Amino acid sequence: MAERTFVMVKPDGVGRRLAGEVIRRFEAKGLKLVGLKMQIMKAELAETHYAEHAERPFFKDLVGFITSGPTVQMVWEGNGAVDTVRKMNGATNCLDANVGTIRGDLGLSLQNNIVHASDSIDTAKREIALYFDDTELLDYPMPDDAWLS
Ligand code: 3AN
Repeated sequence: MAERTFVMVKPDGVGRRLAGEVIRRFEAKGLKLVGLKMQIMKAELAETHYAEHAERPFFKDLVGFITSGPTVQMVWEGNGAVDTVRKMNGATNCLDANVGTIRGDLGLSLQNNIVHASDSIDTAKREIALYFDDTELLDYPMPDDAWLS
């Protein structure tokens, strides 16, 4: 199976009506959308998602922010999907992110940085399983598959 990564549009991204723009960029790149849902996250799920940051001073704010409004969860598939999406998102702090990236083009904040994506293939597996059942992930051909491999 092709590489998959987990992507989430954060409450600021949804609130600023940028969910479509985020999806548009990954579609235009040639990645394939294989799972999609939205939810207002509960604190328990947010704490599990960000468990690696539990000891950081910004943890409480981070959980407060990510549970503050609707979020969109997605799984994207394609060649090198994990690294490709991280590059397209840009540096964590929007002020450091290169122009041409989602954060570099669309944001000005460190915490409110529009989008989350898995940072490795192992993280992607963990995060995908946190939000999606296998039955919610579609396995289907795209007419342009041959041009994108
Ligand atoms: P990334 O999302 O680029 O992988 P991480 O995993 O280092 O970044 O951080 C997770 C999230 O925590 C970031 N997306 C950002 O919203 C927030 N964050 C990271 N560092 C800080 C910080 N120093 N102060 C406030 N929020 C932060």
